[in-house]
Amino acid sequence: MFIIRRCVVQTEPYFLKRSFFRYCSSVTCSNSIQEEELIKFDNKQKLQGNKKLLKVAMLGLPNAGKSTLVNKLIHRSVCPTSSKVHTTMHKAEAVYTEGNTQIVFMDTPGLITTKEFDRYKLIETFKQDPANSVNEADLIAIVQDVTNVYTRHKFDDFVLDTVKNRKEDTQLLLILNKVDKLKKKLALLNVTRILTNKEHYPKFDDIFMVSALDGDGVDDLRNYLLDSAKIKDWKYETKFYTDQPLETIIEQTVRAKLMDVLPDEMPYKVKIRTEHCDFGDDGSIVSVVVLDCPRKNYVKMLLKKKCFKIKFLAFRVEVELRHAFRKPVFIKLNAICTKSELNK
Ligand SMILES: Nc1nc2c(ncn2[C@@H]2O[C@H](COP(=O)(O)OP(=O)(O)OP(=O)(O)O)[C@@H](O)[C@H]2O)c(=O)[nH]1
Ligand SMILES: [Mg+2]
Repeated sequence: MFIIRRCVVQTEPYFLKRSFFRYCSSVTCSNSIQEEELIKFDNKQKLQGNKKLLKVAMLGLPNAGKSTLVNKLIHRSVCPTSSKVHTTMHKAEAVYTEGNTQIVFMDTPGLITTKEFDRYKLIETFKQDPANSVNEADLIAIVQDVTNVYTRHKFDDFVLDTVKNRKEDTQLLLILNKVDKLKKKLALLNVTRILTNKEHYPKFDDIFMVSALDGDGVDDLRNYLLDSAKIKDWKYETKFYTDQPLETIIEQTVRAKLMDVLPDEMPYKVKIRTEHCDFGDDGSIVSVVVLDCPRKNYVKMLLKKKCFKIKFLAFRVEVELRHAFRKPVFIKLNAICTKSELNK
C-alpha cells in the first residue's frame, strides 16, 4: 500500500496507470527489490519530466570563499581555491545536475575597486566577468566572509553597482560564509541585521549562514537552489560538470596551490603551462606542468630540501584534481627559469 501511495503522489496520470499495473504484478517480490525498482522508476520519471534550470552567479569580495562554496555544492573541486586573494581570475561554470534539475554556478573573480584593478595590474576579466554573470543569472548569491571584521558589516559601492544591473526578476541571496570560524555566533545576527536594514542596500530574498569548508548549511542551500529552478532546457548534458577545459583546470589548480606554498607576490609572477596531458589505459590522467619562474631564487626555493616543496605541491594538486575528476591523477611539476630573465 505504501508503495502505491508513493506513486500516486509523485506521478502524472500516464505513469500512474503504468506503474499501478507494474507494481501490482510484482507483489510477490521482496520489499527491497520493489524499493530498488521504485527508485529507478522515480529517477527515470524525473529525467523524462520537465527539465529545470537555474543559473547562479556567485559574487563577493576576494577570498570570501566563493570557489570553495561552489566546489562543496557540486561535490567536485573544479574551482581552484587558495588562502590568497585573486585565485579565480575569470568566470568558470560549474554544473550540478540532480533528477530533472540542473544548476549552473558561475564562479567569478572577487569584486574589486578600480584603484585595486590598476594597482595590481589585474586582467580585464576581473571587471567584466562578474558583470556578465549578473546579466546572465537567474539568481545572484552574494558571499560575505563573516570573519573579516573590516568588510563583513557593509557592501561597498562597487559591490552595489555590480548587483544593481541585474534583471528585474533575478533572485538575490545573501550567504554568510565561514561561520565555523566565528566564536561568538551573536556576531552573525548583528551582521545580518546591519546588512538587511540599510535603505540603499538591496532586499534579499533569503539569507543563508554556511561553512563552505566543513559543509555546514550547504545541503540546505543546495536544496533551496534546486527548488528555485524554473522549467527550462538544460544548458549542459548530464555528463558535464564544468565548461573549463581539462588543461585549464590543471593549470589553475597548480597556480592556486602554488599560492599557498610560495610567499607574498611570488606565485602571481610564475607562468604555468601544461607540457603534456594524457589518459592512461585505466582512465587516469597523467600530466606534466611547467612552472616558468621569472627568477632563479624562485626555482631554488621550490627545489630546496631535496625538492620537498615541489613534491608537496604536486601531491596537493593531485589530491585536489582527483576530487575534481573522480579518477586517478598523476602530476609532474618542472620548475624552470626563463632564459631572458637569466640573462638580466
Ligand atoms: N574556515 C573557513 N575557511 C573557508 C571557508 N570557505 C572558504 N574558506 C577559505 O577561504 C580561503 C579563500 O577561499 P576561496 O574559495 O579561494 O575564496 P574566493 O572567494 O573564491 O577567492 P577569490 O577567487 O580570490 O576571489 C581558502 O583558504 C578557503 O579554504 C569556510 O567556510 N570556513
Ligand atoms: Mg575563487
